[in-house]
Amino acid sequence: MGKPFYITTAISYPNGRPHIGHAYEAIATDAIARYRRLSGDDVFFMSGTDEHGLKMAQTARDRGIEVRALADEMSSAFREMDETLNISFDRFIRTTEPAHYAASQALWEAMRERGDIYLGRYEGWYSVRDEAFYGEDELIEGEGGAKLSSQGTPVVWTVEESWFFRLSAYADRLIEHYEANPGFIRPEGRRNEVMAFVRGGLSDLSISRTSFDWGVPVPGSPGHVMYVWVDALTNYLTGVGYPGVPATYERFWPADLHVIGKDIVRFHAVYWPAFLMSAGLPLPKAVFGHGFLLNRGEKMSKSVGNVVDPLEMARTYGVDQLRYFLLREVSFGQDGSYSHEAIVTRSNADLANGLGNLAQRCLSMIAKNCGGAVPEGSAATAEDEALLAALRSAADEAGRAMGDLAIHNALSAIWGGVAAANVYFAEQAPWTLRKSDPARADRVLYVAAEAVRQLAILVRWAIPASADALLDQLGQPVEARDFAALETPLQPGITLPAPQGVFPRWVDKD
Ligand code: ME8
Repeated sequence: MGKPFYITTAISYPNGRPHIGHAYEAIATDAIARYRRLSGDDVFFMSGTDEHGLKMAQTARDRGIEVRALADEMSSAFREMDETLNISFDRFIRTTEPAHYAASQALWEAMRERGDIYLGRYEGWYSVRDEAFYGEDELIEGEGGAKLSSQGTPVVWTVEESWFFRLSAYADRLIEHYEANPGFIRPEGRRNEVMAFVRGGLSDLSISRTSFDWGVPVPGSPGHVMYVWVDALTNYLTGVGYPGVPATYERFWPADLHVIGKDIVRFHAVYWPAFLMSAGLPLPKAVFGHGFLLNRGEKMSKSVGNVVDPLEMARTYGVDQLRYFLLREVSFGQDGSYSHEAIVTRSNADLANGLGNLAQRCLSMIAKNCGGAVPEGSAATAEDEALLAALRSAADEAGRAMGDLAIHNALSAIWGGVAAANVYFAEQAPWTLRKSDPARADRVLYVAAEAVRQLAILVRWAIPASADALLDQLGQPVEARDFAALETPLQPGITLPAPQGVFPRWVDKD
């Protein structure tokens, strides 16, 4: 069995339907998980929904339904989105699961036993939207003098009895951890922000609520439910079987990578490691804060009316077209923008005209001229060797990029291989050789088919369904589709099914 690799997305608030930002995070995390599986790792990939908190309670009240009914309805919508987008999660966690209550309470008890939890009174500015308190110095002024958090969300003055976590005691240990583990917070820019924040000193954190009851009960403290972020972060432990040390926990904890958005880096890179240090548990190895997706450069918002339904986008452009666009176009870690034109341009250029055209031309010539079986032809030439060498170096470069989580660069390297294969095919012109040197024409078709096979394997983590369709057309069994299979060349003589286009070209209707 391969090396264990535990990767997670954030768990989403199911107080509304998933938007394209949620889809983006799921797709990027899935791409990394699939890449690792293709490399031979034993991956455990978890995603899910974060179902407690005031925001859920308020949304349910506004809709006149039970919170649990809202959670059930919307959690299913998130799961359905994942399934449609081919997100290969191993576990979809819901924080309303009984196992999660047990895990959250066990973590709480461990922090309490360490002496890090005490009862106090909280007065402060609370943002229901972010489920977070803000200091006076973090507020900004909104329209009509309204007080807003630094994230631009409304805040209200809140006073309540609350349990506190002694976060202030962890500032030095956190800094030491960041310094000893430079890869803990990525990308670099986010690491610098977090370090500056922690160096500025940490206040203790209010970790229970008494004003509502939709949450995990605080053990031994009737009337208190846990602050939603305490239970939310604990999901990563619940997912592998904490408390106790079952085999999944032994194998997969600590997590290798939490993929989250830039707005919640503080929760994952400050609170979460402090909770774990307090409970005496190992810390996750890395937290990656990706950027935000903007609609034509603008932030999505319900009031602007530019919130895009990812399922509708997938229906319009195709699942793999959407996946490819987001992975290729957005520099992983930076904000990115999407528009109809950008998606169409990318998928026509790289998928339909790039990889699709190569596969289509080569496979239809094999069907027509070689009786539908992989030809062998004459001996390899220097040009053939050069193309295969270019593909090997594209794969190596993609591997280095994925090691740095530069997903966009990995795809760019692989498409360097697609371009090299298209140039090879055009220059070798097998349609001309067919008359002058049929054995050489066969060789060229063999090499081109081998290139398509390798490229399909190399892109399988990004566009899994299309890559599999190509590998089906090349008669490749499922067990010969991982990176190890790159080493075993295509077998001449195998019969291929009738070729079919895999990447339709988008044509605007008007
Ligand atoms: O924050 N572009 O849930 P959430 C890219 N429940 N990513 C975006 C985005 C956008 N426009 N908008 C949101 C929560 N995201 C908590 C997480 S984890 C223990 C608890 C990302 O539904 C966001 O950054 O508001 C987060 O990583 C994820 O989507 C879920 O956001």
